[in-house]
Amino acid sequence: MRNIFIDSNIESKFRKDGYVKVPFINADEVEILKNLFFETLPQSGGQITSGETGVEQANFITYDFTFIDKNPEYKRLVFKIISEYFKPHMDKLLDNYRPIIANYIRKQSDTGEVPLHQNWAFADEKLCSTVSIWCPLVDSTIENGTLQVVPGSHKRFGEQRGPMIPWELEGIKNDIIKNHLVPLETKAGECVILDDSIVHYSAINNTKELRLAIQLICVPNGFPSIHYYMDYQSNPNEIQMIEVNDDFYMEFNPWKKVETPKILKNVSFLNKQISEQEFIKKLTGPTFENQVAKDFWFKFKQIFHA
Ligand SMILES: O=C(O)CCC(=O)C(=O)O
Ligand SMILES: [Fe+2]
Repeated sequence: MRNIFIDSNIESKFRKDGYVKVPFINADEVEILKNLFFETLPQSGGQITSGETGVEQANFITYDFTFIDKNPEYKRLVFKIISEYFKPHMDKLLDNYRPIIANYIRKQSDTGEVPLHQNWAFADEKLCSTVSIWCPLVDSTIENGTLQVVPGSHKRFGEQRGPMIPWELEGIKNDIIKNHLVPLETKAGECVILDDSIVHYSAINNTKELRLAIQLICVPNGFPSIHYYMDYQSNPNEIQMIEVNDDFYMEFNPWKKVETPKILKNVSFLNKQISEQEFIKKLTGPTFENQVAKDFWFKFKQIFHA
């Protein structure tokens, strides 16, 4: 398995829990990045609305992230700003990763719930791990809707994740929110590094002040970035793993049909839902990576009657 972190203690904690909280940027950088958010905001093209996605199933959008902005130039600018400030800190923590998507996440008073989800898959998670560096620019608390995670839920659910793919935890979302989340109160400038496959959520901001945060999604160098795509109308039983270049995410709106896909593989898809009991059991079961080893030994034993 490829290393994620430079420090082996952080690595083992992350592999066990699916996240770590560590100091990240300094107070000056927090201020600069906050100011740059407001300075560049006039260039935003506005958020895409569910009505504009062209997809009937698109849910009402309750959150405010740069990636669904309608102006690709604004997305490029935000990416440039955030990567520039984060890169030296990222390089001290992560073992040879590159950023692919940057978001300012704006949570105004009384709004901004981020529904329970796993981030999409951005590389083959059987072979490596992609991470999000989540860094609040104001102290992030339970009251203002901090990030909440299900510890140990990484690499165990929804292996192929993308905007058009039904989610196996959809039916038990409310149970997970009620019973399994841990809120991560985080100071401005600290960060939580998440495995993109961890199950997470954040509630509305119940304070009068803005809760502003940054997310930088990073993939390991040496691995292509991918996008899982399903054309529900033509074949709801198949998912395509498509190789994309890093610029894809700038032009891309998550619901858009992929025009000339470079298909790496087709994966058959069983649209199943899991129960809360199964969810609990799987939390302590094998990860996708360990599953590969298990399948290998199973085949080996079958062939050699070992
Ligand atoms: O900022 C939040 O509350 C949610 C962040 C999130 O979903 C992410 O960074 O993946
Ligand atoms: Fe997320």
